Amino acid sequence: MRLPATTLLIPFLLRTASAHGRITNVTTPTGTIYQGWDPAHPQTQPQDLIAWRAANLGNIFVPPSQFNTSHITCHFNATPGAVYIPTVPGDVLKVQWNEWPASHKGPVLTYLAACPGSCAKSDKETLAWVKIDEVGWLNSSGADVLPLGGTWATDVLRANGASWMVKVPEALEEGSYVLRHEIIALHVAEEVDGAQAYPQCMNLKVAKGTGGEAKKLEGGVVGEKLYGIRDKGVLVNIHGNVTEYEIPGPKVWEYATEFKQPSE
Ligand SMILES: [Cu+2]
Repeated sequence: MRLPATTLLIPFLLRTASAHGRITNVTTPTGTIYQGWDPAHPQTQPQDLIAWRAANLGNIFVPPSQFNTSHITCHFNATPGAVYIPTVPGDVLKVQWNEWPASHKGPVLTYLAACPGSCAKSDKETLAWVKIDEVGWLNSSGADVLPLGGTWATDVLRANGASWMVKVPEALEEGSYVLRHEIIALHVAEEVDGAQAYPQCMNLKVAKGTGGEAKKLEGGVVGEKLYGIRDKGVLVNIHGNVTEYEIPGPKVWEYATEFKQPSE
């Protein structure tokens, strides 16, 4: 599809979008709601959060020039949550974002890392991340209406009220894990260092499953090895006739459970 010359202006216009998003809470299958970290009220937050704290997450993003630092792990200057969500393999957790702007199209990714002991005392520098879910570009529906680029995972998230369902893999071995949920916005990713990562972390404790053989979570990579500044899915122009997209990061864990979002 040919695009009008005005397309060239769009990245500039989108750059001015100010509202971003953060995870406000997580709901378990039994309806228990766990609060996220609210950077606007650091003094009045409860101490016993499942969420990792980080500097002003939601209003700022981690740029590709920081992808080789531990800031990409759980956002800037992150520190572990004190408690955890008790889960069992196969549980579907509803991760609720407060909002997500339409212009900020891109993939939604979820990882797990096993904690050697309590995740409250885990070291973000050594956590080894295994991807358990990824959705990137879906189709060219809406490719001719602003902000162009077709339908992305972020459009699915928005269609579901800014929420994402995360399935704890059915084969996952019991243990303590950090869950890393992330959106990467690509609206200015055609420029080097233009992509915007919004990672957020929370602690899980996974009980022994009742299904088949439990699998150890292996083959993970540390945060600073997840992405490169010039990865195909990081340095990419989405303001045109997108026909494919290579989601950045490692491949999805072979024992992860396939799961479709409600409107995907
Ligand atoms: Cu923005």
